[in-house]
Amino acid sequence: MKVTFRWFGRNDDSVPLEYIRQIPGCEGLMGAMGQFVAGEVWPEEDIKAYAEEVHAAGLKLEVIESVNVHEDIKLGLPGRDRYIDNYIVTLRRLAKYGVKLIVYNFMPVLDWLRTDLDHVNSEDGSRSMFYDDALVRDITPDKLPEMMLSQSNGFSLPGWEPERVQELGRIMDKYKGMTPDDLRQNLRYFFQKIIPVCEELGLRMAMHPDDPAWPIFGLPRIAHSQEDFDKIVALCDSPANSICLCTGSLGSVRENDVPAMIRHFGKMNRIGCVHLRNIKFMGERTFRESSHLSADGDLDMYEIVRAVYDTCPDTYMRPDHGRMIWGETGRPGYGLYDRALGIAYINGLWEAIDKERRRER
Ligand SMILES: [Mn+2]
Repeated sequence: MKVTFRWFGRNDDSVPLEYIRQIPGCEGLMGAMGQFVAGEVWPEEDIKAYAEEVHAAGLKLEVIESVNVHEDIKLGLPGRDRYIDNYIVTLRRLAKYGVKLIVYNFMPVLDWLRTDLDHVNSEDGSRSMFYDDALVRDITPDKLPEMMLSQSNGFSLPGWEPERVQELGRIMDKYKGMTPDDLRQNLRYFFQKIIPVCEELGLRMAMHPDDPAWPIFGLPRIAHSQEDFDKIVALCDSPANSICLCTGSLGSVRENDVPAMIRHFGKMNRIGCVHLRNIKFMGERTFRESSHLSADGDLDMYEIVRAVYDTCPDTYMRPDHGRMIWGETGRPGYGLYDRALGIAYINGLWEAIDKERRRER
């Protein structure tokens, strides 16, 4: 397991690279460059500068997240070919600087969603991101940007860039009547164009699941269950078509057996990376993000790490969202302390499993 950490760049992250380097066992980043609009070609000089900065800090940059897919591609509109061509140019540039894995999602319009980014946990005063489906059912989508961005502490929120958010209503209208199968066909088209390029470049694509793991506001969503990902894997038979197995996203419905899903797709060599975090159910379709410790949430981190160890031990891992603790402020979910604690905990599970397994051999 290659331990990594998400970092949004010097001007948009509260955590210095030097601190990330000091987290035990952390060898690289799942980098994010949020300044680009979906469909835009990422300028080579920006990629180069980011990569050089990361390398100078003694960290690897083999994974980049959030190379966002333009809505025209998801909608299957005539404009998609131009945006796919742009996407390919960005992939080539990233590969040139040593990137091996791209994390992306295919969620229509709305990316991840929470109703409270700064929920105070009554038992210890820590702060978590919180989702209450009843609140989402009560509001209209045009209220979402205000709800999310008013709580962002001045940082950008991945997937909630102002350019996207401005056009929310207009884009949502275009999805009216689209079925999950239609959306999958548009994904197949995207794969047909980009996966051969990925194979040539030695790159893998890793799709992030829907978060939360069910459709919202009537939009089609195709990536929130084992059955869904079986279909996605079958759309294009290549290891370059892989999954970013996010435990907190998939785990937001109890029906998803996350360790079993890791074993299923790990054995197929279709897990490109894992996002590890824990969540605690607070009611029906209501949850908060907890610390990584199994006892603090409803996911069994021991079983999850064991599944990774057994079926995809060389995968990339990063702690996903963490709580805000010890008075830290920053981008919701992306402080230093709780995510670093998450890594320390995962490292401990890993060492225990590894030594146990070696003794058994
Ligand atoms: Mn995730």
